Amino acid sequence: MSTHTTTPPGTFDARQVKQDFPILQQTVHGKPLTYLDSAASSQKPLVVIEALDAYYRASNANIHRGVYWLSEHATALYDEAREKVARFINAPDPRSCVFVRNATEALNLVAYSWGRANLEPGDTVVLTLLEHHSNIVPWQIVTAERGATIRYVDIDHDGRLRLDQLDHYLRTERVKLVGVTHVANALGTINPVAEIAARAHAAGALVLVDGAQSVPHMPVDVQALDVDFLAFSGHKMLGPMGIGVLWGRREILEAMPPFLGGGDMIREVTTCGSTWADLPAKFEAGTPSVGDAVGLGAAIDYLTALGMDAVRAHEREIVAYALERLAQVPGVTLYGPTGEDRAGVVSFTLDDIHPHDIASIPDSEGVAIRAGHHCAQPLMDRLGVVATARASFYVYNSEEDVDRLADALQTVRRIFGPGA
Ligand code: C6P
Repeated sequence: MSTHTTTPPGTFDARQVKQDFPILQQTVHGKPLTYLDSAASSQKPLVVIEALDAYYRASNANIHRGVYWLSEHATALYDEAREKVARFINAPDPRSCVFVRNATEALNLVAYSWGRANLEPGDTVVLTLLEHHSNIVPWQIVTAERGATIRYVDIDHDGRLRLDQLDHYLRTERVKLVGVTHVANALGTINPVAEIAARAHAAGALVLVDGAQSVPHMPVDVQALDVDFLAFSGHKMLGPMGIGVLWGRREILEAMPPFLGGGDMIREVTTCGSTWADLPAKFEAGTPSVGDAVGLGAAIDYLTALGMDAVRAHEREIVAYALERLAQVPGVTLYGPTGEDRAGVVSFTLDDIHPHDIASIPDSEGVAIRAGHHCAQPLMDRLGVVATARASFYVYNSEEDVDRLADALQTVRRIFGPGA
């Protein structure tokens, strides 16, 4: 990592941080690359790339199986990565951190394992209109199977959750679980998860938090939030693709049946049936992505060195600057809240120009933004749009990147805008 010596303690210089990311040093269409799609997937610092390289050069073997040195070494690295994850989210017990492929798999694990075992006809699962499809579709499948109902908490004008509706459902229905995204990927709303958990628990419901867009960007402490499950992906937090985490309260995970069956997750198998291994192995069937877990551990080390408070402070600043700069582009409509409860995501439309056209001009200038429904179609319906353009920020983005986007949007308007 570069030394971040010229900035005050607890902060960092994003332009210096960018030097740690080889991919961001290239040009695209002859222009320097400005990457503004970290909500989809983050880029990787050299230390993570090197950790993967070192693992495959010197440490790779299947874990838990060999009695030879290399296998024991790989197992130790895998366990060490799990301990880093646990410390990062302040989980009391690393064994309650289950490695999965990504947030999607973590959310499916809860729906299929906990949902199938616990939902009965007449029960309700409360979700929100801010959810990503991966915290909606598994629940649609499982509630249909179990005869349970889903209710969706609506948003207000600014894209904040209507907690009065949550209270209403908690009061009037048999709510077994509240599933909520910590940060909305399409609007950037930071939801009051601790408050939601307190209300849900008072009504006897469990709380599943989708942390895909929060764990990479702010300090997340599962004990302080007092939630029951937290799901997130490694690739959005500077780690490799192919590794994610489900954290769950130990006693709840212990009571849950396995999600996938196969090698590693059993205690004993006979022709008549099987018994299950202890946590976390019960939920980690088959050969895990050991190298990717090691890479995630390196990403956690990198983020910890920057300081998660500093990461959040940086994004608070850059998103405030982006909201101000983009609002100056005529014809831009910005979505989502504008206060402290706004993460580093800016969704917008520009006149009635299709978001794919909006994104194509910045791309020709080397500026990568996303356009589409962001896997949040119920939210798009609620906003009355089919799609938005979206810029999302991370540790390597600076105000210069925002300026390049704002300039490119002026060009979009000249080419596609009214009177063009
Ligand atoms: N959102 C985005 O561009 P996976 O694909 O499993 O790593 O993450 C799924 C997921 C779950 N929850 C939230 C809140 C998310 O934002 C995502 C992924 C990407 O916004 C891809 S649509």
